[in-house]
Amino acid sequence: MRAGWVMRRGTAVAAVVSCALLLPGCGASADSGSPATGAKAVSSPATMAAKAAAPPRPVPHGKGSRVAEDFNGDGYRDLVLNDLVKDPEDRLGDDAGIGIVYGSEPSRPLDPSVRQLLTPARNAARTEGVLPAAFDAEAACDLDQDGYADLVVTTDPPFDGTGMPPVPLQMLFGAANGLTGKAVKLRIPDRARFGNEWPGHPVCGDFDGDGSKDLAVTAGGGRLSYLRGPFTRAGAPRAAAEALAGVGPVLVSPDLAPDVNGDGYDDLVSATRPHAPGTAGRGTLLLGGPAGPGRPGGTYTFKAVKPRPGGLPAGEETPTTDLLRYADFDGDKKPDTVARTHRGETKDVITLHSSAAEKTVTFSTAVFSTQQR
Ligand SMILES: [Ca+2]
Ligand SMILES: [Ca+2]
Ligand SMILES: [Ca+2]
Ligand SMILES: [Ca+2]
Repeated sequence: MRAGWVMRRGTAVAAVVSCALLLPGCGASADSGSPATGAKAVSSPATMAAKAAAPPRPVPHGKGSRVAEDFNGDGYRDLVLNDLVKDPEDRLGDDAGIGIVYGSEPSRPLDPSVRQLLTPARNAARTEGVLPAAFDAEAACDLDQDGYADLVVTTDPPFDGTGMPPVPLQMLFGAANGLTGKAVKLRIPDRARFGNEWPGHPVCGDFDGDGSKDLAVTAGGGRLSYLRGPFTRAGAPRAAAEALAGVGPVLVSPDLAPDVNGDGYDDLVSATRPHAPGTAGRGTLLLGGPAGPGRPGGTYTFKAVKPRPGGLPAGEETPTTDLLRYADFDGDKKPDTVARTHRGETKDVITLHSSAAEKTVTFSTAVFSTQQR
């Protein structure tokens, strides 16, 4: 999919590069406020924001839909948040998890009071008895074709460095009550793998146009694993042939419509480096077709989308604004922008600007920090 959560790691090399994105306090983007500042705070802004937020409400039960990224099947697109603020006293702690904020009627396209926190302890599958520490959303689509979108996450399973690493990708299945339960590991048959690299950069799409969503995942040596859907609840694709050459090392979903040339087959983009949503960039279009993806379709250009910064109380540091999603949340078929403005790792505001009637929804990911852990 096209969001910030696509450009996470997937290979060992990328894991190092994206340190600042993934690991608490490991990059230059970490909160530069001194520990003393955090210790002095009696009631942190995160805590106050959480208290100010409406109390959590149950996820409305849907009946299944064909709307993209609709995990509870109620017809409204939901939002995935990989980056959640931490309490100041927990800045060096574990990954805060993945936040899901559920969509709502067009007058208020996201409802932060309807939310779920996904954590490795609650939601990840174990590898050799070990729960992953990393747990990052990478893509979402209805992989088992039941009308509820499913989430593909990447993890950090144990690996001794010899031979083919384990598949780090796991799938969480949507249901009427949203994303609950344990993930299953994605199964990639050995014949669809290549070399000894970590499979990564999953992209959803119906690449062969048969009506079920497939996954493309990077393999080693400039190849991709094309996994045909639908997938079983045990994480296995319906079919997978040998890895296809001539791609990567990064795969990205095209902006907005997955079928770039409108021929009924979803397409994907092969790139030389991770693509941050909303930034300009170039890659090579890989066209879908009856035999799946891979046919070169020329240069693909990602267009820049500049989100409006959300308001944060004044502070020492200049806030950063990142585009999270550029997609239709209010159902008018025009893309809306969802951005995260943050200062360090402890203060943020998520802002959805709806294309219809200039509707805006704002909240802090601090809503996840005090009420659901
Ligand atoms: Ca929904
Ligand atoms: Ca599903
Ligand atoms: Ca398909
Ligand atoms: Ca196409």
